[in-house]
Amino acid sequence: MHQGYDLIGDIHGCGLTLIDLLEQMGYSKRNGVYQHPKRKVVFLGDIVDRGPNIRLACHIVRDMVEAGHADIVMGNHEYNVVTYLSEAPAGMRQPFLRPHTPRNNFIVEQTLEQFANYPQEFNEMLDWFLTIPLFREYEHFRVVHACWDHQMIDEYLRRYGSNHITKDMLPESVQTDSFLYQFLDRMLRGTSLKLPDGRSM
Ligand SMILES: [Mn+2]
Repeated sequence: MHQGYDLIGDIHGCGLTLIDLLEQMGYSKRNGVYQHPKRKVVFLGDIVDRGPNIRLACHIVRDMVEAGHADIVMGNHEYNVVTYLSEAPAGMRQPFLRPHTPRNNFIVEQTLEQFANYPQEFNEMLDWFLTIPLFREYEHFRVVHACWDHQMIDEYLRRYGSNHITKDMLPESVQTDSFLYQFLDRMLRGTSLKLPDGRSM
């Protein structure tokens, strides 16, 4: 069975480059799914946005995950596109969970454009994004898109009992004063480092 893992980070819609990379690493397409006789990919999130072949990238990754030839953790871009398209519940000031500001519109523009003619497929992909774990632990390593914060992970597991989010948690997850928001911010975006002169990164 699997004797090793190949970790692949932010693909950002570069579907053809992903194919090149997989083939160079000894993966080949069998029964429609890229696979390796002995190895397994761990995708580190951010499959969507920016690149020219976002749909292709999503399908390659999802097919590999569903066939057991890859694992994945969620990136901030998957979470963002889901909240960008989720209507806010009554009582919230904004129509969507993620505000449609010029900056946010620009970030998801390529993804929306490339899925525009495939609405049903896009909805299924968005549902799949929500099933993606936020963090994963293996025997000898751990994976997370941005920052592994053990205390916050323990607290999350205590509160929610799993390593993923569900649709009904999304409204709370955009409230900046909630644990859920702070947890996702840490897992998916990382931590802020203070620099001299009041700057940060
Ligand atoms: Mn990212």
